[in-house]
Amino acid sequence: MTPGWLPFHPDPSTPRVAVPAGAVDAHCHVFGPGEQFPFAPERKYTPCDASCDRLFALRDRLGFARNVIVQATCHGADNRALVDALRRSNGRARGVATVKRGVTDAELREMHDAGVRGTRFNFVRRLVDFTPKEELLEIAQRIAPLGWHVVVYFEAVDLPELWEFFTALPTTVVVDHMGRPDVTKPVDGPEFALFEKMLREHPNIWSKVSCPERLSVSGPPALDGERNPYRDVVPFARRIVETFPDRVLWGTDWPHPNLKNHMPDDGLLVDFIPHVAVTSELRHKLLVGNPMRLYWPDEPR
Ligand code: 0GY
Repeated sequence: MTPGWLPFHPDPSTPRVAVPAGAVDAHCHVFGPGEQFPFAPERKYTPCDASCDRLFALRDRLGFARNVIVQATCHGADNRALVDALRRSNGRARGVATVKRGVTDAELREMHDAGVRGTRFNFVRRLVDFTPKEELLEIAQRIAPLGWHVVVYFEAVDLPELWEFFTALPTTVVVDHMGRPDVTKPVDGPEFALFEKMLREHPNIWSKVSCPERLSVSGPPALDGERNPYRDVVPFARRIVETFPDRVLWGTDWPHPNLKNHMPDDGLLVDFIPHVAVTSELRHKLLVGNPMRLYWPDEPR
């Protein structure tokens, strides 16, 4: 593991809040184990090993039914750990892979059969080297006929430059972590307004209201038993949940790669949910209805 970085929480607390039956953790990862599934040579960080067995144990402990496992940059476009986890999930996980332009139709079909339903384009400069947009557009056109969507990860300051590309994509587009807003700026300010405008004007664009622990400046509460964490992120996530209730997803982001100062307690992250989805109807859409529609469209919800 990269020195100075923290491993995942060894013993997350039990959430106070019960999530609805059938809830989906729609953003989490598996890493390695490195000896079996080596990390990518071009990676910008080396995470801790985080097996699917640990992920599925966390799922059960937090009261979730399913996972959406997202390929992270440390595995590059080698999706073997992801596909292995999907196959071991007994149909209780779907995946978002990273693919390169040279991917064959047979490889796409094999990933689809394992449960992959999307591809991820990462624009966060500290995580990846630049891939030309025409190459990404070509990939989007290849995966669209499979019914897959595109997941995008970027920083809020880069949205103006990426707007044209995102809004031209031919699939559903899911934005990670609300486009990483700077939560020290006002929720009604121009930066977040641009993100809201993109969702308002493009009904194919969805958002994950995940990762308060990455976005927060105020951080978790003091260890006094209070379970209202990451308060400075709440207005941003709540705004998106209430304005676009049918296009939001939530995930733990376990095992939380790249965190140096603070490792979240996953139980506390679950207790963040009712602060941003304040009615049971909103929570059901966020945790069950929306992810089921996107990832398990043929199953009842
Ligand atoms: C996340 C966030 C991060 C990392 C990655 O693909 C990745 O390596 O997404 C990050 O460092 O902000 O969603 O896991």
